[in-house]
Amino acid sequence: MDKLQAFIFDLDGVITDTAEYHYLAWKALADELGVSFSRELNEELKGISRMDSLDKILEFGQKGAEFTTEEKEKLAKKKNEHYVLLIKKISPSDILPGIEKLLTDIKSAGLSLALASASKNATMVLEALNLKQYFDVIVDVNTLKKGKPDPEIFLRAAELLNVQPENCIGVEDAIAGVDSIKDAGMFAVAIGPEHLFPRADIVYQTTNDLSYNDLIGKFLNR
Ligand code: B16
Ligand code: MG
Repeated sequence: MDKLQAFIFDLDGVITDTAEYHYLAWKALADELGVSFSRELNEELKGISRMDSLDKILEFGQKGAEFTTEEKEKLAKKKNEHYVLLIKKISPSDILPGIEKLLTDIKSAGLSLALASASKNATMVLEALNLKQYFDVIVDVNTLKKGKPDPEIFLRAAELLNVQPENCIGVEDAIAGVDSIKDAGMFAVAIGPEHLFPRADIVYQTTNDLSYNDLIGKFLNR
């Protein structure tokens, strides 16, 4: 049936901006390892899992072959401990503009809501933002085989909500995330510069431009 049933949100970069904290924690680790790491490279890590991010950083620093899997797990753990300390500062004032209004409008319309974040810290961040109560489902990334851009995370969200993928709107800020939504057969909303998202059904420059009525209109006229 062709009707809207659910919204499935990414977290980092859509609901709150944790990219800077990921950057600072990766930067400290990269400095320690003597590999260069820039904000530009950090952009490429958006939506990418922790271990895949570490692999990219090591490859970029030409140190990809220098560490065993066990050593890499220790490095990723160290980055995460630093990241968790940094995100202790997160509070409801860090919710990106327009997001809480949209979540309220979605729930008032009786639609379902899920979180499809690649972050293992997602529940903690939602709690710190005081937004957890809006979500019917938070996908547990530990139960997934593949990360974004694979569609598994968005398909799992739809399955847990018991809705059809074609009746879902996915909201993302990463190219890998938009690929994941589209390959799941869903309607994709991207946040960011238009030229980055040729596969998105709608692109909004910032979360402040999101509007429930506009989104519904565009979904129904697709
Ligand atoms: P963690 P999202 C992603 O979250 C981030 O964009 C990405 O930079 C990060 O590496 C990934 O989560 C894993 O995060 O280390 O906390 O498990 O954008 O999918 O909400
Ligand atoms: Mg994101």
